Amino acid sequence: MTVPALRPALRDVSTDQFLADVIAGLSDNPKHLLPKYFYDEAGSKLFEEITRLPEYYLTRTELKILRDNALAIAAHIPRDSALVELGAGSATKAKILLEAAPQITAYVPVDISAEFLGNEAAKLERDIPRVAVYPVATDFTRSFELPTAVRGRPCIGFFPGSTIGNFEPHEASELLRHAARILGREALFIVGADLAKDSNSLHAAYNDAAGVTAKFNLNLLARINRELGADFNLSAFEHHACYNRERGRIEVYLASRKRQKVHVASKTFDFRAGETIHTENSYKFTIKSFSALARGAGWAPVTVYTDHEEYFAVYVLKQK
Ligand code: AVI
Repeated sequence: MTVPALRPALRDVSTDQFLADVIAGLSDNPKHLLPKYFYDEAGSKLFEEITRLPEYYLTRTELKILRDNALAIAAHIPRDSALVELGAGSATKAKILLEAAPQITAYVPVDISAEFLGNEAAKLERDIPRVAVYPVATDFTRSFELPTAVRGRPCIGFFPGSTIGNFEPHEASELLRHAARILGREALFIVGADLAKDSNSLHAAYNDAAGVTAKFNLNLLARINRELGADFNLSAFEHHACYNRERGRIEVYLASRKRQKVHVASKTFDFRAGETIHTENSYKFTIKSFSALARGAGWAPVTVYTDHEEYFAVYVLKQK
């Protein structure tokens, strides 16, 4: 699998790989960096802050959809199921499902950070003692084995947060196929994905008034300075995010405020005034386009739940 892993914190990525990816991205024309590198400790904290911003409707809307429809979603879930969460965030969203569906008896959070998983698993076992927690510390975009304790049981994949939108369409499709293989033939997959909407709301969500998204974006350069000994001058770059309606995605960039040189390891990179580094895409789907993506990857949409403004959607998919 070649798709990049995304949030949450990717603290364990090797420095050599990080350096190689940064050099390759900055040597390209136009320049780009991989969004998976946003999520060091500082970046993960900034992302948590983003999820609480008034303009960033995604997290609170998805939480409301899950809370409002938890029992309806639970009705699809068979007895003695295991909930397998990809990129297991803070487990807040999973808890809504676990509380609404007592027939789920195991929770498998899959995350790259073992330390993070350990803390979350202990908390969840305290809060919902009837659910056995089997954390898997791995990059979920790569092939991995389900813990033996849940093999053969019905598996419910869970991939909230519209993280699927941070993958290129062919990567998203590959990820859905990959999930189908891991979860098994009888599986369901519950996926949260942001909906296409008016560009003003989208623009505001990625250009918040408090400047947290700008800080989150600039932290990528700060991380390169910290971990790779580079000399990016953060005040010489600025955050840009715009909605590309044709491609159905928010595009996020860092733009150089002036002509300048930046050193990373033994390499020197020249920037023209206004030259950009493309740091992230965040795809927005219509129900039709997401359903087509899912179908193409072997999943049949069973139901879709949205909020009254149709800002966000939670899909229940079943293997075809
Ligand atoms: C993690 N992901 C779904 C976020 C998004 O909305 O695409 C990342 C993000 N980038 C800027 N703000 C939030």
